[in-house]
Amino acid sequence: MRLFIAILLPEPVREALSELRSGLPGARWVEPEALHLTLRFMGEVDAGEAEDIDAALTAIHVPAFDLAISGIGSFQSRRRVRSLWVGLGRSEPLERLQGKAESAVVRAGFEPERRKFKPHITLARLKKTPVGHVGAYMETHGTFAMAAFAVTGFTLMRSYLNRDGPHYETLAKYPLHGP
Ligand code: 3AM
Repeated sequence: MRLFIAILLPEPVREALSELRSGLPGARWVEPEALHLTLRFMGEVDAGEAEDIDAALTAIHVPAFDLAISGIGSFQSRRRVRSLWVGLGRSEPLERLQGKAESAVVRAGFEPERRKFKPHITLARLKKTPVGHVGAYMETHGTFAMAAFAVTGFTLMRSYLNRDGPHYETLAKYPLHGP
């Protein structure tokens, strides 16, 4: 099974982000209920490895915290824009949680992630969208910001790669506790 660790978003945040789902031809928008912030992607694991990851994540204890969303950015490769995302304000508690999730995964026997953590919430995946359209979209929405929301937990997610895009299932929830 293909697993990753994520923060899911409260309903009002998903609703606010849904307003960004238009005005870009060729974009495949992430369904509002699937919007998430990935903390760590593990990829294919077997049932035993999934249990070890779950046990390590259960041992994480960090307080709940607030997270601010601001700005829109994109990931590019080979001179094309591949995805569009909303960014997060710099957050020490988020970095701490991500660091603990990373250590938990390593403790469960996985290789450390070498890429730097770049927190983002993917809004859309793009295929052959002309760069000018992306520029126009950024002009309109690039300064998007909204009130901070409370992060009260994180989740172990399973990803299914279907022909119409990825589908996600929540396998386990790990609540954070009062600050
Ligand atoms: O949060 P986003 O949508 O950016 O891109 C995949 C998605 O990230 C990412 O894991 C999240 C859940 O699928 N992902 C997929 N393959 C990956 C890989 N090989 C990957 N992240 C890192 N390495």
